Amino acid sequence: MGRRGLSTIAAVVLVSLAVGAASGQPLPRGVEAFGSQPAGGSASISIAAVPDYGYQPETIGNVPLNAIITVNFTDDDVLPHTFNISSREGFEIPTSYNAAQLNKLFSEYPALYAASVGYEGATSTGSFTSPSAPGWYEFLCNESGHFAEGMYGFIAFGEPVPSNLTLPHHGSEIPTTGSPLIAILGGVVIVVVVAGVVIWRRRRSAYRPPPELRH
Ligand SMILES: [Cu+2]
Repeated sequence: MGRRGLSTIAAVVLVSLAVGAASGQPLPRGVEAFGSQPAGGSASISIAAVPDYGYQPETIGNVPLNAIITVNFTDDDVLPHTFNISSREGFEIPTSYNAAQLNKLFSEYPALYAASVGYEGATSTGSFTSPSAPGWYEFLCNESGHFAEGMYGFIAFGEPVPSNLTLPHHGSEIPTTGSPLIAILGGVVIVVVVAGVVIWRRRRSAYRPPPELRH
């Protein structure tokens, strides 16, 4: 590989690392807003429905136990959305669940909290009493088809959201959990692809490929 190819790759490495580092920061997928607050009393959480069938944040951890939780739910998208917290503790709802299966789940395990917003900029405020024992729960949007598109997340009371839960993947989203490691791995993938393209172009344009690149 020539000097030009190497310098191209070096530049891509730097740009990829910068993009990776930046992509982990502006929109954290989870918040741990209540770690310092004791059980009892009250607290508030804010969550938004965002374009591409998502929530921001996607995880909310360390919400105080046995407390009055005020929920501020905002529609930052153009579609109507809902925010329903399942009361089935420690259950990751299969992403294959259809509307009938979701209805059955929520009739057996009535929502801890349910809210809806109907248009861009709409807000909904309400409250519920949080569970008295530590645990995590899934929340989702039950507008037709939205769960299947990945409109769900997790909330944990009296503990952080477990790190092994599967967060949704949205079509245009760079998969990042905010972890620098994952961002760097993404950068490495970009570097490998670009290096492959550079090598392929050199092979294609060379009259005779150098011996080390022949099969
Ligand atoms: Cu929705």
